[in-house]
Amino acid sequence: MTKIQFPQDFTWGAATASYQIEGAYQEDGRGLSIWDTFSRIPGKVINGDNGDTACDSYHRYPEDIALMKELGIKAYRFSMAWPRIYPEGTGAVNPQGLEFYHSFVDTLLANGIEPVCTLYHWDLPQVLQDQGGWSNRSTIDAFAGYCETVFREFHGKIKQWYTINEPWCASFLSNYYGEHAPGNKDLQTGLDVAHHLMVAHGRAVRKFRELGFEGLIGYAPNVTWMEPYTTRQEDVDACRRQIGWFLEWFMDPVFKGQYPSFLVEWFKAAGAELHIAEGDMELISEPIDILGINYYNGSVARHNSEGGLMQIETLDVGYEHTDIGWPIYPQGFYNVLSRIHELYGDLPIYITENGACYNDEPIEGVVADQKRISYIHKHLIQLERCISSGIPVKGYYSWSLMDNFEWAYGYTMRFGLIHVDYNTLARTKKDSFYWYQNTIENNGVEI
Ligand code: JSK
Repeated sequence: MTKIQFPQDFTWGAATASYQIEGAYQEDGRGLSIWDTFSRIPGKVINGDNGDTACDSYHRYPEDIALMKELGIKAYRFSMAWPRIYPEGTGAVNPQGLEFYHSFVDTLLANGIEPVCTLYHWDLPQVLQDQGGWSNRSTIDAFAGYCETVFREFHGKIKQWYTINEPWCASFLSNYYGEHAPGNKDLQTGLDVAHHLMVAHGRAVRKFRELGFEGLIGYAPNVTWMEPYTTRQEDVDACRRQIGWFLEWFMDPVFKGQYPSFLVEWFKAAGAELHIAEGDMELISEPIDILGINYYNGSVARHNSEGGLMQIETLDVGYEHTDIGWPIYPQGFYNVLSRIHELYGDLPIYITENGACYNDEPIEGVVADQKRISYIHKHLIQLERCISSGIPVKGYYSWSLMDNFEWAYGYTMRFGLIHVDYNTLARTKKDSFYWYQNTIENNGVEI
């Protein structure tokens, strides 16, 4: 068998997020988040699931970190819950919140695992949402204050930061489609939230630079790839729009200091305007050190004037699908990373999320999730192709370390290398855990 090796200093990791795993939603002074509210609105989350308990990682993190150590990951990407640090979003800091994350981070470090922190992974304090949330520019100031507190508190322990996770989901999925919290369904709101999230990103980067602490900072947009079904210009243009909605819309401002004009015009035609204040674009384009990229799927697609905002429809051309219904398209991983490198140059890239949903259950203590192994294997092969072609991919974080609350899907969709029994909270290492462990040990895969 041929083996493909990754670079010697390649970072193998795994990722989770606070609302999805912690639970303890009212413990030790935590304030409510928009997801505590949204998940209680009937019909928003399958089975009425919520993050009240989740994986109870707030209490079980020593066990989880022992599993990370056994897995052999070098780094663990987690997120801090803003409402644990600032229960009201601003104002009084919650010392118990700081204490929890100190204990957690110290335990990671004691086990030789680098803590990699996402500052915003969607759990906005509800008090801020009551004042308009990300639609209100004052939330940008609140975010900057939260980030400064966390930078001052954890510098020296945490040396890799991501400001905003998946700004497309936190803006358009949440405020245009209304499928995530807070559930608005208005394009102008989605556009304003997207812009404010990016300004907030810039404020956090600038504050990090001003403080002068050691470490690297970036953000983690999610991307997709759409292959035109035909060479017809309308199909090519539709795919460019859909890719650009995730990619250029959230990267051109950071790397070029401006929004992509072809989409500005498209949104204008749809009745939505950009509201940019003096200095916003300079803030957003504060240079970053690292770029996180989340990739799950892509598709073949074609123009359809009835196909929603981007006038596009994806086609089923026979690709396999995961249990959440997403097509499996490893080539799209290579294509989108190549496009990012072509457009934005040699900034170090970390794959901050990639993984597959398969809902295998334990049978006599074994979770035979061969399809997840196959998904990760195929995507790592494409990732190594990227590295060999000169794209500076420096690490890979498997989404997810463990099964967890998958937002509107509740607990019905499982992405973990570790199975979680939500009745007993027992953890069971899946076959993919052992496969990934072996991949890390060998720093490569067989093909
Ligand atoms: C998984 C992307 C962060 C971590 C994981 C969901 C996602 C998504 C989910 C796009 C999307 C829906 C696109 C099409 C549908 C609107 C999480 N990542 N994850 N990553 N990306 N409906 N149309 N009518 O749980 O927390 O929708 O639009």
